[in-house]
This record gives sequence, C-alpha cells and structure tokens, in this order.
Amino acid sequence: MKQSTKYGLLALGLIAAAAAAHPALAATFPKNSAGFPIHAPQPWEWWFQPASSPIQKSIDWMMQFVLWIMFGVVLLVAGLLAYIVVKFRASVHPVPSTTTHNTLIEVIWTVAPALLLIVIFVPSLNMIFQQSDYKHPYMTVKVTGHQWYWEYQYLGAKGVDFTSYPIPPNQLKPGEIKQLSVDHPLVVPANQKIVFQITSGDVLHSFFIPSLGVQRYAIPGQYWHQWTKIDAPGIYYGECNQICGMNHDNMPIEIVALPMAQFQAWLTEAKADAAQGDVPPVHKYEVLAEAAAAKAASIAQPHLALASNASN
Ligand SMILES: [Cu+2]
Repeated sequence: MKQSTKYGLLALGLIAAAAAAHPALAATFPKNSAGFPIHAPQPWEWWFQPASSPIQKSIDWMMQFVLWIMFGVVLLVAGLLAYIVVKFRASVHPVPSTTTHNTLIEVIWTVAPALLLIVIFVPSLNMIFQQSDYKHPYMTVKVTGHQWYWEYQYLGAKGVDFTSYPIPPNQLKPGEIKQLSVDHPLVVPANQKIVFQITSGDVLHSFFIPSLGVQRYAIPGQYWHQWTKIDAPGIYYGECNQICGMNHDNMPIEIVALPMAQFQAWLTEAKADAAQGDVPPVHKYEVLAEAAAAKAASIAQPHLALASNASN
C-alpha cells in the first residue's frame, strides 16, 4: 500500500471514530429526583448539547453540513498547496514558469465558490424562516431580563408571573446544579409549540437555552420572539449570554418540560397560588411528578396481584 493511501485511510478512521463518539449519538442523561432527564452541559463536552427541539436539530444539521463542506475545501486547498510545493520546488524546477493567466482555472475558482455559497445559502434561509414561524403557539410566555434575574409571565394565565433566581451554592440539594438550578423554574408542556416573548427591564440580556436552539436578545422597549417545541419531558438549562453587568453570571435559565397532564395540574395550582398573591412554591412540579408516578404504580398494582394469583 502506498504511504499516502495509508495516511488517507488513517485520517478517515480518525474521522469515523470522532463521529462515533459524537455525544448526540450516545446521549444518556442524568436524572433528577423526580426522574426527569437533565439536559445540562457535561464535562469535556466538545459538541453542542444533544438537540431537543426542531430548531436545534436544524442548527445541528447545518453545523455538520457546513463543517463537511469546509473540510472538503481545506483538504483541496492543502492538497493543491502540497502538490505545488513538492512538484515545483526550486531544486527540480530551477526556471520558474512565467504563466500569469489561465481562463479556465479562473472561471472554475470563481464559479465553484459561488455555487458553494448558494448551496449553503438555501438551507440557511430556510432555517431563518423556520425560526421566525412563531404563529399559532400552544402558549406564550413573556420573558423579561432584569439585573440580575429572569421574570416569567404566562400570558393567558392570569397572575402567573414570577421571578427566577439561582439557588445559592450552600442551599443546593442533591441533583441540583450550581449556577444553573433556580428557585422557580419556567414550567412548560413538552411536545407543544411555545413562544417566548423576550424583553428587558433594564439593560441588554440574552435568553439562551442551547439544547432547545433558543437564543434571543432581551432589549429594553422591544419584544423579540422565539419559539420552541421540546421533544420530551425533562429539565433544560441555559443562561443569559449577553454581558449585562456585575452579576451577569447569576442569570441561569431552568426550564421544566412536563407531560401535558402534569403541566395542566401545575398551571391550575399556579393560578390558584397567583389568585392568593403567591408565586408557585419551589419545585412544586417534582411533587406533581411523584404523585403521578404513585398513581401510575397504584393502577399497576392490581394487575401485578392478578398476575401473581394466576401463576399460583
Ligand atoms: Cu443578563
């Protein structure tokens, strides 16, 4: 086997190994006490967090698409350079060529990059339309950035409007994450289109949840919109990613996506709390999840009893 073929195969092997190690292909999530998978950054993560919404899936696809095009371009240019350096080195080619123009090559190096740009432009335009399509949501949440906390107002659920602060490090419970877990997470249903209406009460902030493909500036006096549809129940973390002052790092975002029935139970209680002037109690969704699990277990129990009777 030629030396160059060997190196080529080695490079392809390394690329295949890297693709196999892609975190999205082997995504296992730690779970919190209520059994919800936790979508948070992991140590030594080198790719995006596994995509959990249609927009983030498109972003992931686009990233890989452009990466492979870039890989081809780099390979071609590096290959050409290496070829020229070796073939036309001074020792074997003492009299330099005086060629200055070659119409065919010039047409190729103008047209080929233009075609590549079109190939990239079409899906990226498509993504802009996908991201802008925030019509007909199941629900809309007004998200306001403040120095330095988030405020979530459920439009259409009277009075459900609360603030969200990180849990101080010395009060963290097992399963909670320093600088990411909050006292009042934003609770939404999974598998429904949710629109965030994003604004700010003071300076520029940014509402950013990487695994959901959500990132929008929060600008005083303006509303910017972004939608998401979360694939499955779970806890999704993000943070303010626009430097907004001294405690910028104190603005984590915690989103709890619940199955629809649990979300409706949560919203009913949150509305009742709001009517009495209270915010939803800390992590009430966990209590609801445990109640739902206990109910499911009690329904399953008679079948177990029947099954064991039948076997006797
Ligand atoms: Cu901020």
